[in-house]
Amino acid sequence: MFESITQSLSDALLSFRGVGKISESSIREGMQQVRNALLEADVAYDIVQDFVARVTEKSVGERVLKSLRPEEQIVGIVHEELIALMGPVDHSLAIRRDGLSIIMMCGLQGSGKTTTCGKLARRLKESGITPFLVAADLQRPAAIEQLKVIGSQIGCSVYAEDPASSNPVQVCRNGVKEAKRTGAGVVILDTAGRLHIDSDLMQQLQQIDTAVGPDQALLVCDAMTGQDAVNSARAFNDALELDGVILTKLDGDTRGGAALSVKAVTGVPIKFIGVGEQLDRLEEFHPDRMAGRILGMGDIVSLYEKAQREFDEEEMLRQQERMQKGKFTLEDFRKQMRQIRKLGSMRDIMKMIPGMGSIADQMGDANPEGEMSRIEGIIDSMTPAERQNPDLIDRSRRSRIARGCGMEPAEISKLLKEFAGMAKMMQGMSNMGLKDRLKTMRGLTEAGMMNPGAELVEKKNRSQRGPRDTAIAREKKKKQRKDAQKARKRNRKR
Ligand SMILES: Nc1nc2c(ncn2[C@@H]2O[C@H](COP(=O)(O)OP(=O)(O)OP(=O)(O)O)[C@@H](O)[C@H]2O)c(=O)[nH]1
Ligand SMILES: [Mg+2]
Repeated sequence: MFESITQSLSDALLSFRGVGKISESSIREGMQQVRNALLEADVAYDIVQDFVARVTEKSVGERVLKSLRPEEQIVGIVHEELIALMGPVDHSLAIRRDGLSIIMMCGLQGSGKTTTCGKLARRLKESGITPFLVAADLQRPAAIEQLKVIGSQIGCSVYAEDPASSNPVQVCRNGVKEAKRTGAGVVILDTAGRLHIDSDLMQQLQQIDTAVGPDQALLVCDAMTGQDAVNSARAFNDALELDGVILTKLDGDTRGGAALSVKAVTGVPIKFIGVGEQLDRLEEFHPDRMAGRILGMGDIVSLYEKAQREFDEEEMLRQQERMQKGKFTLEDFRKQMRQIRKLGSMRDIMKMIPGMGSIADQMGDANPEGEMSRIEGIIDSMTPAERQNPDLIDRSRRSRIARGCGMEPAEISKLLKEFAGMAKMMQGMSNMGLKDRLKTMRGLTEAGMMNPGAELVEKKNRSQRGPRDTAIAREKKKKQRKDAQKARKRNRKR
């Protein structure tokens, strides 16, 4: 997401780089580019003007002119101001400690209300609160069925009435009663949407609002619709006094305008973001991480949280212990690959690591998932004993494994050789926490080592480096950094 704004903003900010001293006129010139980048991303005009004025003012202040690394400070100021633009945010859903809390969802047609009801219910359930869903959309014939399917997927009761003889206000009133009777903790009302904002829709929502008095009124907005999403947020807020926005479809190719302007235009914070169709694809909205993502600074914290959620903690500890003892086997290796794959595509994972976004783009047709499947295929063809102790694998075993996975015996040998090298490296990494390990992985990737078996197939765009070469590459980088520093100092003296 946000690829184009990230690109154009970093181009704009790059124009500051390498300039020894930044003058007011160069700042203004660069800010013009920042302004265009934001407008292209469909951020509301007034917001852009304000934003640029604030950043310019801060940037031309003494702090920057006297600073050591002006370009970094300007990026820092833009980062700060982006955070201020989108925040602050309070993720709480005003859940009562005793009794029933009521959440009303509203939004335009197709914005993702029904799906998001399911996502929220799932989230609440995971935190130990019993959710209850009410199908108050009698507009669309299939809407009730859709909510029932979602309810059964997450194991949540769904209240519905016959649309022919009922109306949304009555459904909500009865639904809330039923939720109370069953002892649920939170009831979520899935209301109807319209293609455009109209007075009928607003009236219906106001009636529901008056009838049941929700604790939270949340607006579901489709991020792909840019300024339309922002305008709808304004209209809904005028009619209902929203408590928060949930911005959906941020996994798609959105330009970022909605995420950047909703809070500033309406005063209503984005509480959650939808990042996929599945019911587990709901995340808390963090302005700082979003700002980082927009600036191409990656999103290591999200990745860290995701990793914590998806990884089997005990299994990780077991593997860690085995690594420390140098007992990491092919079996463990296969398990670890499976865990990594649970996090998502390698390309997406890399985009979340600061500085690696562009590497992910440069990957071209390289296919790490395919490569992992291939390696898994080889390991699958081994017997458990072979996985524990690869030394058992002699010529005839090797031919058998190759036949089993449809590969050449040489490819098996190559994997084994690389595995031996990797196990050693992992032993070194085993004392690190996940964050440091990710950092090391990043270093390895930069040196072309991320993909242990890659050179088996992707010779054309993979350098064939071993651990020694990695160390050399690191030294080289260090020297380059030092040289650049010296050059900067020289520039400043001039
Ligand atoms: N990619 C993606 N798709 C989403 C997300 N949230 C919802 N969708 C999809 O958007 C479409 C519409 O979602 P619904 O939940 O039916 O939207 P709605 O607002 O209830 O629609 P109406 O009831 O017709 O007003 C569905 O195909 C969902 O799968 C998201 O975060 N990412
Ligand atoms: Mg719906």
